Amino acid sequence: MRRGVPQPKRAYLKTDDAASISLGLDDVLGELGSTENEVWLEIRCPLVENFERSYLVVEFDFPTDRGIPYLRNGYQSWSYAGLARSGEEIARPGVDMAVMSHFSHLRPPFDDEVLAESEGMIAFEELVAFALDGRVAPACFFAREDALALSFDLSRLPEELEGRRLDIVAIAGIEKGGHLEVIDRFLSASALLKRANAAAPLYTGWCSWYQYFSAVSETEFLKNLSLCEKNLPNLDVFQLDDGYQKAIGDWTETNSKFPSGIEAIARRVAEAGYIPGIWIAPFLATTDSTIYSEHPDWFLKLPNGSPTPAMLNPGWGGNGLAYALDCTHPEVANWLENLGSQLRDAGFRYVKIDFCYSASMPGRSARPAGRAEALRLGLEALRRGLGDDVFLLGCGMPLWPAVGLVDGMRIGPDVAPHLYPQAEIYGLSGSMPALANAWRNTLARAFMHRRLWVNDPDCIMLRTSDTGLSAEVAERWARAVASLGEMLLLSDDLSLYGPEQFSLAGELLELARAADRPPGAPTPPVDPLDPETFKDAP
Ligand code: 9PG
Repeated sequence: MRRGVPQPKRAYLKTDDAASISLGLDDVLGELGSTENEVWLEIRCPLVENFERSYLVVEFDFPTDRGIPYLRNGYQSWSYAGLARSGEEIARPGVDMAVMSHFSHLRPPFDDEVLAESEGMIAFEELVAFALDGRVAPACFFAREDALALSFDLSRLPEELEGRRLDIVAIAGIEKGGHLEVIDRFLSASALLKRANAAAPLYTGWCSWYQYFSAVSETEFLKNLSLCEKNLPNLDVFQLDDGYQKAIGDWTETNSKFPSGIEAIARRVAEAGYIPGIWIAPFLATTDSTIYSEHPDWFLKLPNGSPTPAMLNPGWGGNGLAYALDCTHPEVANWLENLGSQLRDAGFRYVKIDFCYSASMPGRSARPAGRAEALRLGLEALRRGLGDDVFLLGCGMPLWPAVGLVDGMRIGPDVAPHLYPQAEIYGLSGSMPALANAWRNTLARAFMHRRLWVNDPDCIMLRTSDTGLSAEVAERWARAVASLGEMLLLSDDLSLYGPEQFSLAGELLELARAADRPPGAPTPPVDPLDPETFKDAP
């Protein structure tokens, strides 16, 4: 039964001290256009006050029952995306830093029970809603028994934004079965607004992470490079991941495992005929880095004035925490631009930028800028230094703000040489490194490929030793990725390959290239609301 276009019911400002301030609907909403089944609205920014945190909430007349299927889309690359049912618990981790890494909202902006929650967009069989723009403030949909609420985090917005456009929202009430076409249409509108790089090249490649992790060394890297040259000359990119750098934050200096430095790495890769690729986490720094010790004022700040931690990883050194850079700081923007041009000058033409949610963390900043805007300032600065022809792969990246600034986007949690998460973290089990998690996200977000960017489903692994995956599962995942026509990167020690693995790898590369969908192709057939879509995934 079609319910028609859901009407806006009320709008309010919710502040950190739990106060709720009613707003006139006409003050925050303007209709941009409508049809019988669909409405496009401008959302305007209400008064910008200096609350520690405040949310603008707009509620629509769309009651939700329990047990209704919907697409739950997580906040950033690694966050859970999948077919969910309303009423299922959406757990949040117990530590604020972990919540803020995977959710735009620390908690929902009201006390009523949340039946469904989805970031930037939500899709039921009878309703599709998108916050189309998302370049200023993060937006999240919360379905309740009595209404569908859309909430924007208004942190750090500049006063000039008062009364101006914050976002554009499109909502369609649809007949069952019509959601896929509407999702695709709204996605294309969003891509247009942010000038998506939907025609970026589809790359195949090799990546060091899922074999060597942080133990990668120059010797092993170069060994793989020459094996690849002999056996897989057809690959595009050869990418060094985490483990080469002197410290998190010091990206152009190497540690003792890489005595020759990054220029030599890029040169050797180029000589072998591949595009040199490198990993950085440009918005993070640990306490043992030069940038951290020389520029303590370059970080987002907690209310008590200390730097905002964005990641806990004792393996990275320092005090175990990595802190979030403040991209609104003009000197940080200069530093990022300079980092981009140094990597370009070193010869890299493919840069994987990781843990990017850090730039969007809440916290006090040098200048006012919404959380999404702050991330964009950082990405724009990096892009200025790198130039438009360097392929930029977003990872750990809030999705909507990055459109137009990245070429490729990781759309799921890390794969791993095991199927299920090895540790349970409350609220994050669907977002942890595990092949099953990557697989589910890849299917749930297949519709984004060549609309917003080129999808990166994360690596395939074809080795049959030194892995917890059976050869059958590893090959099934590899074929699933190749048949979607998305990025295809191997992550194996190639000395573990026999002729069989090399020939399978070669076959898959061709398959992926053949299956790639041209930008503007008809609505993709992978339906995130159809349980059949997920039937072959573990
Ligand atoms: C390098 C890796 C690889 C990988 C990235 C990212 O603790 N965590 O939740 C966590 C999540 C992801 C992650 C590492 C830790 O992996 O996705 O491809 O580049 O960083 O450190």
